Amino acid sequence: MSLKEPVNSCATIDNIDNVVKNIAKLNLKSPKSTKKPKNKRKKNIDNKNGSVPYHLFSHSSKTYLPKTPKEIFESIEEVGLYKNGKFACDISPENKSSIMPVLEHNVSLLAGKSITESKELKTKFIGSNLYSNLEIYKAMDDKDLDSIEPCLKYIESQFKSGTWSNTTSKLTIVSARHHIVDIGMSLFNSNDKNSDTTIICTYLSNGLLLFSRDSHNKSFGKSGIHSTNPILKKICFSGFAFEDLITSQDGAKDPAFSIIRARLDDDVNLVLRCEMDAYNTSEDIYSELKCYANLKMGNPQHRKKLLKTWLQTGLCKNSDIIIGIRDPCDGILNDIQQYSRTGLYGKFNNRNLTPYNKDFNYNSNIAVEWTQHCLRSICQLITVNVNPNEDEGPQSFKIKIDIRHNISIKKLNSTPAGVEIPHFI
Ligand SMILES: [Mn+2]
Repeated sequence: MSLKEPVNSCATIDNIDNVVKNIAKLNLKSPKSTKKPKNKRKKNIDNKNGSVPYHLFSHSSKTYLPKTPKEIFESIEEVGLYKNGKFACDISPENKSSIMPVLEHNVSLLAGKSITESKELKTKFIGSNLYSNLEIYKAMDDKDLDSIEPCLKYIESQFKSGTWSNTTSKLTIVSARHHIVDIGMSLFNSNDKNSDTTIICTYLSNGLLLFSRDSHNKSFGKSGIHSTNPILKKICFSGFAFEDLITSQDGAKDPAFSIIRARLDDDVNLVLRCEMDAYNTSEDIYSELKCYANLKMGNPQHRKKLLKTWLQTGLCKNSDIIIGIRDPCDGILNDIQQYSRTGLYGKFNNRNLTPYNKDFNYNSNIAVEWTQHCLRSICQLITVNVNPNEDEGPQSFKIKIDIRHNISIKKLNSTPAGVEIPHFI
């Protein structure tokens, strides 16, 4: 067993308080200081600028594969929809159909169908070329990709109607969903060369904690659709072609978001902006669309992709997964596969697969535990590093999850340009 993967060796961390206690213990320099743990504790974290070392992460075994893995949040609720600058709290099926890209009827019926039945439903799509016409697609620009305006519009509507409740002891993380996915996947990075995950967190005195991208991170903006590699670009844009093929949207094709409010625990809430690929009118659920070359579970990278998709769909309300399988050479769509989240989990976290001896075997439960650990640690580090004497203004921090999975915080002198600060609250 590698040093990076201890199994349940440290005491269970019940809550953030224990994490702090543990950090404090580590920093204690003399036995004397245990006499006044409260004051010293705070001081010690401040002195060190604060970090949560990896060994404080307690997790289940990587070979533990229950029928259904853990949920990320205690509760999750869809609170609105957003498209083109407009927020709507109406989440009725009718409104979803008018705002979201809608799944083609035949594809919306795939769940639970036999091989013969589903073959018939897929016929009209199979054989389409996903590599033709790629020049019509454009990636979302960086600003839109990261914008928390949809979340802020929701909070503003709550605030104006007097229903926004946020006690001072609680933090509410406000973020685009992809940051939470990146944080959760930061544990499974043994094959990445540039594997520091960084994020800018801006604290507001009303308890909102705004997450935004760190434009100084070296890996920023180079992956996927922003890649300069033409083959990689082709592969990424074929995902858009697949979306176009099996969905239709009223009016202009613009990104549409589901806004969710989730509760991690007593101390941490979240308001997340989740971009939705498709709404399934037959099932009244969302579908996350992916387009891959033929998936082989013997390939660890493929398991990792599915873990990421599984994690991503756990951060929004009721979503299944539809995967377009394309020929990597000519971009021909060969198959369309539908999975529930549990069904997908069973594909890559399966006892019949040879365990992968790195990256925690891409274990879903550990991914959930890690995501929770990171979010709690981040909030705790923010709480102890915020200067309560600073007047109402925003305070920004850089959080780093390093290659060894330690989480550290650094206070920034000013809030980076581009961080959207709400003015209504
Ligand atoms: Mn997608």
